[in-house]
Amino acid sequence: MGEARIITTSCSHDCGGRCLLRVHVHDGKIVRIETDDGEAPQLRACLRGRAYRQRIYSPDRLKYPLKRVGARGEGKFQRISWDEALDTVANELLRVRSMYGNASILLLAGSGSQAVLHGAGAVERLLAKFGGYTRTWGIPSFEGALFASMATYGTMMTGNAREDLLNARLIVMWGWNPAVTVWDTNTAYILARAKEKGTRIISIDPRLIESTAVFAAEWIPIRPGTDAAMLVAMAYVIMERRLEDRQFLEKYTVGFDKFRDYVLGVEDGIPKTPTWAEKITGIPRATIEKLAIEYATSKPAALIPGWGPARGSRGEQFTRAACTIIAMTGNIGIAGGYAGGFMRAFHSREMVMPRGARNPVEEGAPPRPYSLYKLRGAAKPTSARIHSVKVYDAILRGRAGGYPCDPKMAYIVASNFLCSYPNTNQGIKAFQKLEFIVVHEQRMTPTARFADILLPVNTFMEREDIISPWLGSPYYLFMNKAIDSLYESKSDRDICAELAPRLGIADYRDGRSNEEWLRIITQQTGDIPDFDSFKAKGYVKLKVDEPFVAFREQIEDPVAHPFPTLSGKIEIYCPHLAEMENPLIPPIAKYLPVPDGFSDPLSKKYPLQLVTVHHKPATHTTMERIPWLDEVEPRRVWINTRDAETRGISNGDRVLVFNDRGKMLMAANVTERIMPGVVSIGHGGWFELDANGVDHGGCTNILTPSEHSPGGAWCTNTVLVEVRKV
Ligand SMILES: Nc1nc2c(c(=O)[nH]1)N[C@H]1C(S)=C(S)[C@@H](COP(=O)(O)OP(=O)(O)OC[C@H]3O[C@@H](n4cnc5c(=O)[nH]c(N)nc54)[C@H](O)[C@@H]3O)O[C@H]1N2
Ligand SMILES: Nc1nc2c(c(=O)[nH]1)N[C@H]1C(S)=C(S)[C@@H](COP(=O)(O)OP(=O)(O)OC[C@H]3O[C@@H](n4cnc5c(=O)[nH]c(N)nc54)[C@H](O)[C@@H]3O)O[C@H]1N2
Ligand SMILES: [Mo]
Repeated sequence: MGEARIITTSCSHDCGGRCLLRVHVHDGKIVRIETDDGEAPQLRACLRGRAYRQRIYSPDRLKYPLKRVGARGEGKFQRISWDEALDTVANELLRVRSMYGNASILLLAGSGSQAVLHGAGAVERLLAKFGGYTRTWGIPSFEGALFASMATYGTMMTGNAREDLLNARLIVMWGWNPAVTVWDTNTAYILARAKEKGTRIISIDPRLIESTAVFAAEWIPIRPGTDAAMLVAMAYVIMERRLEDRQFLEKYTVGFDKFRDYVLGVEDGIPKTPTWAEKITGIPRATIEKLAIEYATSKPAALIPGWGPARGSRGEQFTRAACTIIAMTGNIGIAGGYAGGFMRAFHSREMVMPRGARNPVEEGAPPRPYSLYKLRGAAKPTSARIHSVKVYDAILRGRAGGYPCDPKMAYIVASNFLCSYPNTNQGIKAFQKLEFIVVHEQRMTPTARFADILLPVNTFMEREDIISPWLGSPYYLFMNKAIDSLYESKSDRDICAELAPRLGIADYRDGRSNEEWLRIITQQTGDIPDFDSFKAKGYVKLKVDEPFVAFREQIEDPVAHPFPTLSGKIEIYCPHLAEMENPLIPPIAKYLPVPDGFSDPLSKKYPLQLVTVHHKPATHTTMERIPWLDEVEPRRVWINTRDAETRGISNGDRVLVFNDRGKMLMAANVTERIMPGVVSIGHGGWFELDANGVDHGGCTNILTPSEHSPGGAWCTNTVLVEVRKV
């Protein structure tokens, strides 16, 4: 075969990791992908990165610009030239702007590419220079956890570095599955070392997940959406036994007395005892007591509240309640502890393009209601944005429905929006109402099929970029170009640069080449001495003396280093929330029963709680239909043996999963790995609706509600369904 060149790069999809890929290229074609075998810590890629060759050369890669010729969504297209495609997009942008104003241009920007130069950011810059656009708020991943983190700690930087888990005496993985979801490269490796060391690890999850099977000594199954009740009852036990760290509470927190009144029942007459919580959570009261005592007496202990339980109705309460008992036990700012909250932990800096033009549509817009706008670190809470789960409703109802604009066109980039955002059937209806849809994509996804103009984009293997870790581990990766762009595909950035003059924008690149930008951003980190050797080697691994511990300074020297909250302390009671006077986001953490939850009367009709989880061989919808990955774990609905029996379902049977929002057909995985009353499906399938509107593609969002909590949490883990054998 002759010699292959080996190029180093990294995936840039939103997959939880950032790993080193060693790509073997022969005659301009990728023949093999390996991973890091060099100096420690090795940044080893998972199955998805190693299978990437099949994605690059997949038969559904978009080759040429396309224009729609059939009905919208039908998938009938005609090949056109780049000139025609770009002229059409530019003319539509100009037409919509002059007829309706910039706010009616809706940018639906996804997480498909998270490198610095390429991806959705390229379009953001273009539309900002074009006079602005309407964007969304409400990040699917973590909006609930982020809100709680800001309310409690005033920051998102609340995580300790992974290596610090080796200092914990107890690790509680609460709705957290890093063996599958990665959560920064090497998290599973550190957990394996903790286990080897003899650290006790407990997992609380409705499912017996891979992380539980491999690392945990104990699995506590819990009814979805009831975690706050469990945490509040644990607080009860801790107080009852006087195990709380009073000195810590006194010195570093505000409002513990108000929380105590709620827990003891002074506020509402209901003491939040383990017996109270047993009925809600499905967990025996003795288990709740035991865990409370163990957590409170095993300092330093790392309780890790995952984003999954917070991705539900009132999900903010889960993270708030977790932070509260973490504070009660003084596990903040110390090695081996863990503050919870959002859980970013920076050793490396986040590498991003310096801010370009601001979005004029948002300038001067007042903050939206229920936002933590008084906090300096709060992500732009402007009322000019639409919550991401309300996009369809906004398209259908516009200003008349209370939204900030009447959307007329959608600019979709790096998102398989119809598959990944809740309530797909509503989305299909809404997309018919738009006057124009342009999509930048790599493959013919179900969303791409709704484009009027569809522009083919190259993959990260076909361009040059840089990327930092998902949550801040100590390294940076250089993404070298492995092969030329396939067919006629181009990068998002090149597409935007070619659109710019057609829109009267002269300086899209701000006078600098891609490489010049990469040099500037590399230098801005302050960590990378030499760009050229960074590029040649493909990575910089930082030497760290001690693992990062969030809030160490606040705890060691609170006078010089207040918490970045309004009070300067940890806000168990948050006055900023109190001012909002919204019982759904109370100033202290509370358990709140929810619509579509287990106690909703709707559960008579739809008795099973569905959780839609992140799937091992998937990265959302990005890694679908890749034969090697499909083999690993086909998407099936997990159902407990008992629930299957009462419905006459055997393992492998085709079943209908349904509620009032939609129906899907799927094979059943009958298993003891999920608790009774709960079913789960891996998120990420591409929908395929038959003539009766039944999905055969495994797209969970056919079933999920387009609702959110006032704090912004998505509700994709708060879903009631029924399952029937077909
Ligand atoms: N393989 C893979 N990895 C990924 C991704 C992917 O698509 N595939 N996506 C990446 C991205 S963008 C993100 S944001 C992260 C997401 O990471 P997470 O949000 O942590 O992942 P999930 O699998 O959604 O949820 C974690 C666990 O929470 C449990 N859970 C759900 N509801 C509840 C509840 O009410 N209570 C409790 N106790 N547990 C509950 C689920 O059973 C699941 O095991 O993953 C990243 N990593
Ligand atoms: N039911 C349910 N739904 C969920 C979740 C859940 O847990 N349950 N999780 C949510 C979470 S955490 C997230 S982050 C979202 C993710 O939602 P999205 O951000 O929409 O992610 P994907 O569906 O993977 O779509 C990304 C698309 O970008 C394309 N792409 C990749 N690279 C590039 C590029 O360089 N340029 C362009 N133009 N396109 C590119 C890919 O081909 C892919 O089609 O999904 C959310 N949806
Ligand atoms: Mo995410």
